[in-house]
Amino acid sequence: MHAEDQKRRAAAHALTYVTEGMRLGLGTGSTARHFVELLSEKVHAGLNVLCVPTSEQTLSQAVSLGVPIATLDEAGPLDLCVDGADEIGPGLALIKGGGGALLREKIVASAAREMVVIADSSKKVDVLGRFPLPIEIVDFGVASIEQHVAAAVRKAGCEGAVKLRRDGDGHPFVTDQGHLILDAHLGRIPDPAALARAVEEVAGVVEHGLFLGLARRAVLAGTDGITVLE
Ligand code: ABF
Repeated sequence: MHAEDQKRRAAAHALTYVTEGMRLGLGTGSTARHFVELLSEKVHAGLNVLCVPTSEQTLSQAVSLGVPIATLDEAGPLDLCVDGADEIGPGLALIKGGGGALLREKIVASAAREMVVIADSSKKVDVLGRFPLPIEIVDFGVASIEQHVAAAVRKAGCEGAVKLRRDGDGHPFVTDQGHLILDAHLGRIPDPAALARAVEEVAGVVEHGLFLGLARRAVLAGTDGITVLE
């Protein structure tokens, strides 16, 4: 089965967790996009939900499909957040932020009673780190922050390059919150919690893409059907 079909199946499964009146966090990325599309069909069939998008991209999609939207401050605590991931490791530790939306994604996931990750089964890994870890930083003293992040990464027992993310035109990639992103190409992250702590200590780091202890379930779709990790 094509990866796109698997993403859609995972999204469809997550839709079974959605009930009338829920306040939902809507993730970002191609898998979350399927979820929003399928959710909009339910909304048009009469389902009443209120949704908080995790990016401008998801906001426009939701608005264009007629999905009821609110800010997080308007919605208050959420019942459920459904989002994709770049890697899903042991204990449902995640790397997220390949799409650059990690800050809002983490705020929205933290505001939800439950976070469900949806993905095709290729995202499951034994050790996190093959996917570069996104680290959102302020746009002041970027070279200095980059050096300190590189030192923090080494302190946490990881090796690899830390690079400023650029867009297709070679300009620094700017997030929805007006920040920049460093991608840490580490290969493997032996101790995600230690790395998270080390990176958080660097002045100028706003957030990182390690989501630890946030996901309650991961719905993985593969050639052999759906697997739910809890
Ligand atoms: C977001 O979308 C991210 O945090 C992650 O970077 C990405 C996953 O995208 P996709 O579903 O397209 O693989 O959830």
